[in-house]
Amino acid sequence: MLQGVILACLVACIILQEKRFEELESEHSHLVDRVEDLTQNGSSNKVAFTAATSGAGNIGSGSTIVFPVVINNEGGGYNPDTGVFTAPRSGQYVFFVSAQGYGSDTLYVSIVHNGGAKVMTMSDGGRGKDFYDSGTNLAALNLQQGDTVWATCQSGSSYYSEGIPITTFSGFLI
Ligand SMILES: [Ca+2]
Repeated sequence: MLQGVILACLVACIILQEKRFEELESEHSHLVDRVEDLTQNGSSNKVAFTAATSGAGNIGSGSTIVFPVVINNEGGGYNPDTGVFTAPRSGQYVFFVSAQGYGSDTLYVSIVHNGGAKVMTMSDGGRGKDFYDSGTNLAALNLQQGDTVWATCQSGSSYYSEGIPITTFSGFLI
C-alpha cells in the first residue's frame, strides 16, 4: 500500500518535472530566436547623426537652426530640411552642438527637447572686442520614440562655418 502511494507520488513528480522541462525548453527556444533577431538587426537598431551648416549664415532669435549638410544619419532620425531630429526609438541619447559666432557677433544656441531648451552655448563677441568666439554644449536626454530634438538660436544674429564644418549638431543613442 505504502509502496503504491510512493510510486504514485514519484510518477506525479516526474510528470510535473517533464512539464517544467518542456516550459524551459520553450522559453530557451524563444530566447535563442530573440538573440538571433537582435544580432541580425544590430546595425538597424543604431541611431547616430552629425549634421553641419554649409557655411556662414544669418539666423534670427528663436529660430530653429537647419543643418543641411549630413555627414552621418544612421537610423534616419535627423531631417536635413527642418533641422529636427525625431527619435526612431526610445532610449538614452546624447546630443552635442558647436556654434561658431560670426565676427564679433554674439550667439547663444540651445539644444531643445520637445520644445523645451535644455542646455545652451554662449559665444560672446565682447561688445565688438572678441572675434569668432565659439560655444559648445552637450545634453544626455531620455527620449521616447517620436520625441523631437533640435538646435535653436536663443539669441544672436549669425554663425560661421567653413568647408570642413565648424557649426554642427550631432546626436546618438547610447
Ligand atoms: Ca568672448
